Amino acid sequence: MILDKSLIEQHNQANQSLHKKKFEALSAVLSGEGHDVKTILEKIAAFQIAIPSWALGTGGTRFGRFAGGGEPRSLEEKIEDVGLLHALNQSSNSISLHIPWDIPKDPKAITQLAASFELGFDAVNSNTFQDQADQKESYKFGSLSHTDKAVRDQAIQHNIDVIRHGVDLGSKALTIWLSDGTDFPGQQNFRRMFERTLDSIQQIYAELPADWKVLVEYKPYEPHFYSTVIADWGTSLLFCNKLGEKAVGLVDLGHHLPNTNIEQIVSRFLMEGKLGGFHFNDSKYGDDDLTVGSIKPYQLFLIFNELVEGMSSPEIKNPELSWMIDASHNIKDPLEDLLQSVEAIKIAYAQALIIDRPALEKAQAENDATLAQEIMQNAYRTDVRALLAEARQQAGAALNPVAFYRESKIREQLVSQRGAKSFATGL
Ligand code: LRH
Ligand code: MN
Repeated sequence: MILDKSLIEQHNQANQSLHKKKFEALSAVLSGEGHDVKTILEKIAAFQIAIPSWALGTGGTRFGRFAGGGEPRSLEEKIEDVGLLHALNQSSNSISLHIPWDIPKDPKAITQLAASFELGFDAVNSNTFQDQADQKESYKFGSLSHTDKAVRDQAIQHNIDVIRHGVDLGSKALTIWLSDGTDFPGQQNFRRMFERTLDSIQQIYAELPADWKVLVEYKPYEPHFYSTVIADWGTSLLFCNKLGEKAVGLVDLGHHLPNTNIEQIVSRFLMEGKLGGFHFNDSKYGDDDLTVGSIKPYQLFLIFNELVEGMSSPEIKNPELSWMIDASHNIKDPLEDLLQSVEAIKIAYAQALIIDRPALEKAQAENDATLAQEIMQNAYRTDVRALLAEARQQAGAALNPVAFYRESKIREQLVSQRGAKSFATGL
């Protein structure tokens, strides 16, 4: 669906006076606190988040899936939907593909279509957690860690094929999330599983183009419920250090046991120069893949505090990061959910940018925990949404993307074009 840009101008006109009041009031406060609002706006505008190709339809659980209608039926329609998101927020300028859910049959045409929406391709994701219809070897008992070399070789070849697809699209990174693990004590030898997996990923690593990264994603459990080969950040870092400088860790916010201090994990990866990127989402219990910032917005702010502090520190030598969402929409409209997630990520980033860092470092040096919290929460309790809206408006996007999406009845238009039962590949 091609969006008529003049509709966005009309929307912004209609919302101008209230926005102007909010933005001017916030700018006055921030300038009063010594912040350079122009620079902050530039940083906010430059911050782009990749949209997962597998999260443009309705997600589900083993207990059910309730399709919302108007879902993209092909990679081309998925690119159109991401193009729509980017037109509304000028903050989602790339797609992260999952293979084989979204194989680019004609890469040239796909890159041209994406470029027509000002979109590129972030990391490509392999999939050795499902058996495809035409597959010779089963991944029931694992893939890159499997005891049978034939299964490992098949999984290695799949990852190499995924790299090839990525190269055709201009992607610069392969994400490996390995579901391999066990469900019962004694089922496998932990050390042997690790060694087989390392040997397999080393063979994949050898096929990476010079300017590529491999993002090693960890997850404590699901689909296996006793052990997972790459279960935690320490294991991901171990693999990255053994593989080489192209290997970096991928932090999926939902892949941590309850009450894990994720912001400290981010600080550790940054310190080692091994932070590769994020799969942003939110969760209450497990890998719930909920809207970013919908459950634990303060944790997201604390993570961005580590990122802003780390990335502005001369001590830290960390490669460019992949900022990606990984979500599943069981009840919300997928596009509204993604618009809210991008907004929540940029709110956390903007709040981290307005932390009074010299004062915080002084409070930390003097062990003044009370003052440190005052400084942190002054930033966190600052409503920065007018900054994001202004950055969007200056970039030609909508002041309020979700409101625009609804008042323009975009889902209704998609349903009339694609039908109420159209089905999107993915989770
Ligand atoms: C695993 C995961 C991984 C993807 C999948 C869609 O839970 O986070 O990043 O491959 O979701
Ligand atoms: Mn993920």
